[in-house]
Amino acid sequence: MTKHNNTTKPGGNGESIRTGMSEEAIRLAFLDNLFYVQGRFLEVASLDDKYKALAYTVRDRLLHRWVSTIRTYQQANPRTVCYLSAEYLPGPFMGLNLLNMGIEEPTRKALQSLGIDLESLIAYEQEPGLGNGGLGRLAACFMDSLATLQIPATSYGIRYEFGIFQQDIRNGEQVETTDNWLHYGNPWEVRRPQISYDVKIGGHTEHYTNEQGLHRVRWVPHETFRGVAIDTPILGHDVNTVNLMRLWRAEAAEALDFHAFNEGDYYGAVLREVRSETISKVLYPNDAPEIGKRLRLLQQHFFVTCSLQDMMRVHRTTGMPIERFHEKFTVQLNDTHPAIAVAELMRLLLDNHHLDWDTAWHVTRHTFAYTNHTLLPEALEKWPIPLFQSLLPRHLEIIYEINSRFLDEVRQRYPFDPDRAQRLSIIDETLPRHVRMAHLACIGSFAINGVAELHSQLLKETVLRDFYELWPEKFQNKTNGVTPRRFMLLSNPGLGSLLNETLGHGWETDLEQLRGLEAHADDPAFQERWRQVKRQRKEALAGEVHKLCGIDITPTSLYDVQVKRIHEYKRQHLNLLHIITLYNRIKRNPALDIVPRTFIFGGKSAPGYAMAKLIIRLINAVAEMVNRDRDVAGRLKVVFLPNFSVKLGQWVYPAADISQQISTAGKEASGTGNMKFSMNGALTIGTLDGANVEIREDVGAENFFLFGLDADAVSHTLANGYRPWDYYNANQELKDVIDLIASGFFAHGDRSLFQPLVDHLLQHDSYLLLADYADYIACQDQVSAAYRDPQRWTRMSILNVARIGKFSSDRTIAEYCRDIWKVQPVPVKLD
Ligand code: GLS
Repeated sequence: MTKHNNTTKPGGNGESIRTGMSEEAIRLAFLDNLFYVQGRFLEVASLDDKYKALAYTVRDRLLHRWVSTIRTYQQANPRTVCYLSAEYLPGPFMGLNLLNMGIEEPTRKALQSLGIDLESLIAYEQEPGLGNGGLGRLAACFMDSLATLQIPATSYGIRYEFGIFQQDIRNGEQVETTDNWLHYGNPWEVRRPQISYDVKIGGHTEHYTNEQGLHRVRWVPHETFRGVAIDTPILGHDVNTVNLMRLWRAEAAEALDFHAFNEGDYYGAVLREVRSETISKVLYPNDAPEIGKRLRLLQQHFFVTCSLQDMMRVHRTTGMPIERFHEKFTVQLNDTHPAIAVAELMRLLLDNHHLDWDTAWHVTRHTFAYTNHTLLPEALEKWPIPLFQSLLPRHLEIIYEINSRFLDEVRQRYPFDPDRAQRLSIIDETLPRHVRMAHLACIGSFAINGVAELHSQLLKETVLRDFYELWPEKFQNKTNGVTPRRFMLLSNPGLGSLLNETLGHGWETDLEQLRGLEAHADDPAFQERWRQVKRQRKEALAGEVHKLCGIDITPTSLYDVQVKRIHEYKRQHLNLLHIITLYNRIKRNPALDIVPRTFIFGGKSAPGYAMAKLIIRLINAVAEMVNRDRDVAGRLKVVFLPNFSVKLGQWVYPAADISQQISTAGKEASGTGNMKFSMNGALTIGTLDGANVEIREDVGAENFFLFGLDADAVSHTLANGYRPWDYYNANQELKDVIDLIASGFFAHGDRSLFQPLVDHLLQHDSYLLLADYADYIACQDQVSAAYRDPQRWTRMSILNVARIGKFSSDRTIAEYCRDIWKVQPVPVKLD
């Protein structure tokens, strides 16, 4: 696709239509792109044509900044952060790029003059769903902050052809369909066919002695693929820095297998190509044990080796010796998904660069840092040895060697404690033997961090305790944060304007400035404007809910929201127990004076997670009964928003009154939705879990609805023979709720449908819903009471925003830069 080269506005002020920022330059650029890229003119252009013409207009301006950034980095040769993550959830790009570049207004006007509504183009964009949830979204917030803080950084990952599945709700059930996000093309990406690397798999290794008498290893793979770079520019806010998200797409090593082709096996040759591409075909949903293990390990190796080879290519251009690789690059492992990088870097240094073991190990251990994102045992990755051996024979050899040297050290340190070596070993020796990726990550990294204070503490006390005792100096905490650009400015423009007017500009990149709001918390006029902003977002969400679900909700009701992945530990079903409790109260006394509430749920369940899917069914079943019940008379509404995404989140967070963060204490590593809600003035009802603890500390206990057992009490309760029955028998409201579910009331009389859920609650209740029920209900009653007092509520809401500054991802990234990566900003001037 060639674009014509007329880059100067004809007869204008010399502003290039490729780079100009004025309304006129943007208007001309848009028409130019519509004509020369899309081959359309205004009268016949589809929405897709117009969207793309605008995207290319914005992209041209991004590329301008990108080139300046590359030039700057080439000259300065700065230390660079490489973020390795199997998942990214960046959300739609258009709105954010316009905002970060500061050309929203001229663009809106330019389009208006052509009779086009900017919002409709922004709404049209399909987002890349290249992640499961919080972990992938955190990576995207980090990219935003890295660019905004002007830190040289590249984010590496996989360009899945199909991202996280699309969720439909049919007859109350989750139905998965494929996410064909690339179907209409992706205007934000730039393919780099010349940047590609070999990816070997399978086969065997050969050990030999070279002419100089040195020991060498050759890996003779069974197959070789290629990974090709596909780049997306990531612009910072109000700066010229454009960093790179470089995602790898798998291809056959040669477009067609010529050998097979020459033999006349044309179809065999094509099939080989197709098979190679399957590596980057689809993102695996998490919480689904066992499925696609082989392909997932392949994906991890695939993107890790391409990324490390890419860093080595860049490193060569600096002229620095390979022994100083770790001075040029600092590589963050986003969970254990890229942990194979420890063995892969060793392999590249030993087998390709012929470093001796100790030097290679020194470089490796000074390159990587590891972030742990979960304490859940099922999420700690382990690979069966035979699988590992068959795919990555050379890596397994290297891992054995790393392990044997490491265990020697351990035995020396703890000569009378043989169990400890077993516990610390990379290899889990209980049959069938496994490779523990978290152990490989800990041993190969110079820093290890959790994602909230409580989580980092629990890591040291539980899953990584032996490592902590061995290397306490490696352990850190980096409490998560989220970007205020997307989650405040872009999704809540009314709030943005009010903040600008009250505090002036600057808070968007220095969120602590929100403290200035405290002075206005009791000002009745300010309070009134605050409520108007919220009211306007609630109306907007009501419109979306109507469009998506056909349900009418009332903006004057309390919006009580829980959006996140569906998981037992997140306890969406505890929320349901409350809804049914309120329902029963109304049924017992239809004249009851009750605060009208709209309960909004959203989130996907892993396709193979039966209990989570049953929870979705129950939410929809309760919605069906409650929403149409005449006694309820609209005072309770329940909505399940299908296919929750970043885009949908941008409607939801600003509209919420109450944010539900009700996980069993000790289970949610951090949570980030909790921060997005609070930034938009929602009040939290939550347990002392993850980052809730710190949010509560900062916003003030009196502005946070706390309930439930803390992490210590949870472990004690479980250790001392927890008996959910006792709670059931002791609490009449609870008993009524459970009995109603069990009776088949929400399943048209079918008592079996929700039986597994009821049985689990009564017999095991591993997530302690029944233990927390009474306190939760009492706390929800306090929420209602507070909502009846608008002055008090608004004050609490304002103070939440005023004191949420710490939870900007800018703060998190600044801490990573200072404490782990040791990198400095490198400002970029526009060429
Ligand atoms: C997660 C945790 O479950 C979240 O609590 C956390 O906020 C997020 C980012 O650190 O990481 N871990 C995970 O595997 N998925 C997540 O969302």
